[in-house]
This record gives sequence, structure tokens and C-alpha cells, in this order.
Amino acid sequence: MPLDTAAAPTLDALIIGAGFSGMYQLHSLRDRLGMKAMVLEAGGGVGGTWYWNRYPGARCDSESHSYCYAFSEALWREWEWTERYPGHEEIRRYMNFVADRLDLKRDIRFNTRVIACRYDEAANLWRVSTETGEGFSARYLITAVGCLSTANIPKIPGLEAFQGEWYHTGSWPQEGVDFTGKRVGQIGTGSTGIQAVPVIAAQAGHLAVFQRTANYSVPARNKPLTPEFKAWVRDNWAAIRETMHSTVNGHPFTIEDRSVHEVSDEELKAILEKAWERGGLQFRANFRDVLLDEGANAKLANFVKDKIRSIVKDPETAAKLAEIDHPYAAKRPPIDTDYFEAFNRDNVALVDVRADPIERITPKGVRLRSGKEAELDIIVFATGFDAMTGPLMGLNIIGVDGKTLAKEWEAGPRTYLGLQVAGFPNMFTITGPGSPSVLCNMPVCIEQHVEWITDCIAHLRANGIARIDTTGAAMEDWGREVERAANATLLPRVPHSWYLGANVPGKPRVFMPYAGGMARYRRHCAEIAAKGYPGFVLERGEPAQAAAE
Ligand code: NA7
Repeated sequence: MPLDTAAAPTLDALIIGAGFSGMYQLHSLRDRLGMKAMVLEAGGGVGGTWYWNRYPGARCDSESHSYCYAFSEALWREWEWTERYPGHEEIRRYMNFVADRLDLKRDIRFNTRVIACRYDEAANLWRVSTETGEGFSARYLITAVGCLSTANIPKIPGLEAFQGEWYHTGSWPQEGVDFTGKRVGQIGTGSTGIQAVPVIAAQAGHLAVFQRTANYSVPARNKPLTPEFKAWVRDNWAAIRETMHSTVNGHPFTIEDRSVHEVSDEELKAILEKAWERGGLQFRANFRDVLLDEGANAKLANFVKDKIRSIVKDPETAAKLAEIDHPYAAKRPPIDTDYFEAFNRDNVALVDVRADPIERITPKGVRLRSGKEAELDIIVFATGFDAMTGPLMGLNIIGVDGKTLAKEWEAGPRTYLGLQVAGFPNMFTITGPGSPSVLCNMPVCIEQHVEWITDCIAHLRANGIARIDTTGAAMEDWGREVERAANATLLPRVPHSWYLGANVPGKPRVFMPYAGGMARYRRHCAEIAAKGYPGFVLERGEPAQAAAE
């Protein structure tokens, strides 16, 4: 890959991605440590995954007062959310508000896609090149590319000859898509597909939903926020933040310390009915053992399946929607607004592609193995992402001695704390594989990573340390801890989960996020820093500040 870095200025730090991670990392390095830092961003604006995910119904499943930066009380107080769950437009408005308020955009290069990153050992610099042939050099390389930003478009034969339009939800056209009167086919019933179905159905002439794996979903109960709630949030900032920092998954609610087995069937029903009415991800927080004990899980699972059967009027459709083959919340649990209700509409049909798989896409639509064909004007791929490793692989990263990240992760990702990979010195991966990331409310785990990385770089600079790397042994130890944490839960028991990489053909099956809980992980990372960074190799050299010259 040609690298035109000769004329490029040398930076202290180069950050890839201008979502929640990249924006806060830029602010921390530039405004807290006084470093020369720059962000390279492929999109035309800030927002990261929210810049691209504009599909109908796109909305965050974390509650708005917790889906924002908590590092600055001023930012928190100045911004007011309007709904319980923020929609994609509102999140982008929020991200632009933060970028403007912190004056970040002057150091973000938009429409700049990174295609290669190479560690130059002699210069102890990262050389980074972009799609447009530009080159940059920096002492530190920080990937802030998100976990869910590389679209997974299944290789179904015939797509290239399809005469209609097709879109992946994760790279939705900026101008939107007009479904009015159209025959639409949606492939995928994950969190995304479940959000999109009711909104597309309300506009389309007809919607065929191609379901391979039936999925649980709990009502989101989205609603406008009342003045009382907004006042409560303003008055309780410190306590809400403390809760988010001390819980397993970074949400602003705690998990009840009781077992499903401790309550009678009547009590269980009453608790779950109340939780169903309240709605949201909090549904699973009513008991401590939902993800630890199969029997406990089955009771919640059965409750949701009964709800599906009671909502969906056609018994055959209801049976297919409720025929769920995995424990509740062992795949990412969706929340919805009228998903199951949408199947009561005359213009919506469920197509069971587990029983009758998609064979090919024809010029006119989708053909199943049985020979049945659905004629379509638009196909929507709600088929998810090459999660966690995909965005990093897309950067074509080369470390010491020409070792590629692709080679290093051939058998699955290996990291120390999800923060560093041995042989890739001075590179940090925000919410990398092996960190809680997708099992946590994202802004919470992002802030912890950004702050840890910033403190670490401050330590290196203060102590004349030129290089930080980790070791194979540290990665092995941490890998065992990631595996132990996952195996203590029901999470790895779902063979088709993207947590395991199973949704992308050929991807190694390794449970990628750290399931030991955000609070425990936070303490562990803090201890590592306090003890002088065991597991990392710190090498003295010229002061890192010299990189700016
Ligand atoms: P997910 O959760 O990976 O869901 C993708 C869906 O697409 C899922 O239902 C898949 O079925 C289905 N899929 C994928 N490929 C195919 C093919 N070839 N044929 C039929 N169906 C297919 O992605 P989402 O975008 O919904 O959610 C990802 C995360 O984004 C979400 O968890 C939030 O954190 C935000 P499968 O289950 O594999 O049988």
C-alpha cells in the first residue's frame, strides 16, 4: 500500500473515528494533555454509527439520560433529551452540540477513510494513509471505530442482478427511502430489524419479513419525557452517574439481588407483568440469575413467548414468532415499539426462512428453496455487522516486523484488556474485543477507556517513555479471563450469536466481549494503572513531546 507520509505533519496522536469515542478522545488529549491530536472520519459529520444508521425506526435502546457523556456536568446540564429513548436524528443533534461546544470539528477531517496503518519502528511512529492518498504520522494511534460499523451483507447469489433497490440498515441513504406503496422484503429480525418492521410496514404497500431465527423482544414504552422527569435527572446527576459506574452493564438501574427461584409463580408473574408495562432493557434486571441459570432464564423466556402468542392474532404466525431457540437475552435482547403488533396488519407477512431458506435473489425478488418467490421493489438487509473485529480489520493494521493484525487475529481476537495487542506498540483500541463494550451501555464503557488511555499517555509523557506495548503472555492471561467470564453465563450457548462471530461465514468462533461486568473491569483496569502497568512493556526513549516537532 503506498504511503504518502513524507510531507505530512507529525502528530502526537491520530484518532480514527468521530463517534462517542473519537470525540471524547480528541477532547481529552488536546484539551487536557495539550497534545497535537487529529481525528480522521470516513463520514461527512460526527456521530459514528449514528451517522450511518438512519434506517426507519433507528433509535437507541439505552435510555436517553444515560446515553450521553457523563464526564462533564456542564454538558449534561446544557442538553435536554425529548424522549425516553433517543432517535437517530436527536443523537446526531446531540453529537453536533457536543462537537461545537467543545470546538472539536477544527481537528476532525471528515470524508477521510483510513485504508492502512503501519507502525514504523525506526521512527517509532504510526504511518496512516487514506483512501484519497493522504498520509499522516503520529506517535499514538487510537482506534475509535466502534464495534458495529462494518455492514454484514450476506452473499446471497443473484443480488447484483436485482432490478429493484436494496439497502443495508447500517449504511442508510442520507436522503431516506420512500417505501410508499412499495413491495418491500426485509431480511433479518435482530434489534435493527425489530425496530424497522413497524415503521416500514406503516408506509409500504406490502412488507415480507424474512425470519431465520425468531427473537425475543420487550416493549420499549418509548414516550416524551415529562418536565418532572427532566427535573429529576437534573437534580440527580451525581447519583445517576454513580449508578451507571457501579453496575454490571453501565445502565442507570441496578439488578435486583434475588433469584427467579426465590419467588412463587404468582409473584413471578406479577413482577414480570409490571416489568413488561414499564418496558425497556430493565426487564432482565428483575432477577440476578437470568443470564446465569437455565431454569431461571426459561421462566422469563416462557413469559415473553406467551406475550408474543397473545399479541399476534394469526396462530401460525404467532407460533413461528414464538419458536425461539435460545435463552432470553443470551443474544442481544431487542426492545420494540409495536413489533409483534405489526404482524396483525394485512400488509405484513412473516416468511420462515429457517424452514424454507433463501436460495437466491432473482431480478424480481427473493426465491426460496421450495421455489416460492416473493416479488419485491425494495430489499432491506437488516443483517447486522461484522461486529467488533470487522471495523479494525478494515484499517489494514501492520505492526512490528510487518505483522498484520489480520494474521495476529487469524484464530480470533487476542488483546490485553481489549486495549492493546502485542506487537502493535502505541496503538490503543477503544472498546476493543476483550473489553465489556457491547455488553455495556456504550458511552459508559467508552468514557472509561478514553480516560484510562488518556491517563496512560499522560504517564508515558511524564516519565519519558516512548513506547508502550503488551505481551503475548498478558494477552493469554486476559483471554482466559474473558473465556472464564463468558462461560459463567449463558451467553456463549447461542451458536448463531454475533458476540461469537458466528454471523459472518468463516469468522473464528471466539466470544469477543468481556462478560465479567463493567464495574469489575473498571476496577481491574484502575489497579493495573496504579501498579505501574503490569502486563504492558514500557520503554524509555526521547520525550514523546518531541514527536510534535
Ligand atoms: P443482528 O442482531 O446480527 O441481526 C441480524 C439479523 O439478520 C438476524 O435476524 C439474522 O438471523 C439475520 N440474517 C443475517 N444473515 C441472514 C441471511 N443470510 N438470511 C436470513 N437472515 C439473515 O444485527 P442487528 O443490526 O439487528 O443488531 C446488531 C446490533 O446493533 C444490536 O445488537 C445493537 O447492539 C445495535 P440469525 O439470527 O443469524 O439467524
